[in-house]
Amino acid sequence: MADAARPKRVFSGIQPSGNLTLGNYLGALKRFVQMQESGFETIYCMVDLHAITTWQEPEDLRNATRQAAAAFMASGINPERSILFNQSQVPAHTELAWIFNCVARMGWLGRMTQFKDKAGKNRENASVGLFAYPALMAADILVYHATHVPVGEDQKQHLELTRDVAIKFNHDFKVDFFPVIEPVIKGTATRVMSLRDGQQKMSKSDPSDMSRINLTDNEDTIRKKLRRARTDSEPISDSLQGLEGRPEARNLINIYAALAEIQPDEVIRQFAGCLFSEFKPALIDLAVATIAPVTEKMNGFMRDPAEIDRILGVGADNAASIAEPILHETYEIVGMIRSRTM
Ligand code: AQP
Repeated sequence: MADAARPKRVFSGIQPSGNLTLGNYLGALKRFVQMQESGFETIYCMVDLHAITTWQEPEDLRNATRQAAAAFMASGINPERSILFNQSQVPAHTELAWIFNCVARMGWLGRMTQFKDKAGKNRENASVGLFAYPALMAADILVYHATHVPVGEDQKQHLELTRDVAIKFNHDFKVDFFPVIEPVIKGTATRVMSLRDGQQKMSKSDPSDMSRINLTDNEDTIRKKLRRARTDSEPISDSLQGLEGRPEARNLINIYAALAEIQPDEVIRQFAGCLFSEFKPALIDLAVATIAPVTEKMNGFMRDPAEIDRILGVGADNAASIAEPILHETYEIVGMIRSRTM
């Protein structure tokens, strides 16, 4: 099917590898809600199989998966309107990932910067799953024939690989089966940076809890973390160009803009000439006013874990009903015999 004729379908996921951060909220969750509200067919997933590419304590993983589901719903994802589930309940993801392991090339995966960053110097000791992660991510998306994938900037390279996998599969098997997806990397918060180092992405697995705002942080903790967020002693400049070479300053301006849903140059217009000691109280109030209601709703959902599990189960059934026919057609294309009667 020509890509223009395909119905628009959105897929995205989040790893339950720890507490979700302000980066996940501004860079991913808020955008997921916007796409749900725009009337797209939306499929959202807690990618628990991706999470175990690095070590997770089993009980922590279960809890983080429910927390992430609670964060989706607290942010505005309505499981009646979006499909919401955890990846491991739909085996079609891993089945298609195996086929994509045989389509993707070692050289492609070897160039992935996220693998290099996460494996660090000790590559020999990284899991095979961490290396193969992008092939599973391609399967997550393409097993739904998703066309649009909202993500933060850090996932751009993986989405390019997803496009390459679809193009190579279609070419090798002389079909027009998998869509060549559109990455949706938009807005002021595509890369929220660490509060301790403006050159590093805010990340849930950063060893320093002070580097991030967690969606589970209470008001006092949010205040403390933002008060201590690294800045410099210069006043806020009167243009964005004036913030060049000041990554921590730029990060706080961007966070304010994303929270207030305005452009960074509008923030500059409001605060030009102010010291960060004057700007931070406004930022703190805005962050608390935005995050506290989300945290409160998350806590409400977390009081009933059985209900979260039920929602994820229903979501997984709905997801599987889309994924399985696409997987089975893929097997046919590849040349596998499909003759079981049960
Ligand atoms: N700092 C960020 N700014 C903007 N977007 C971000 N995302 C993550 N961090 C930021 C986006 O959130 C979605 C889910 O990401 P993920 O949790 O699956 O994996 P990640 O990108 O590897 O995030 P973390 O927090 O760094 O996780 P760990 O520490 O476990 O590796 C994606 O759309 C991502 O772009």
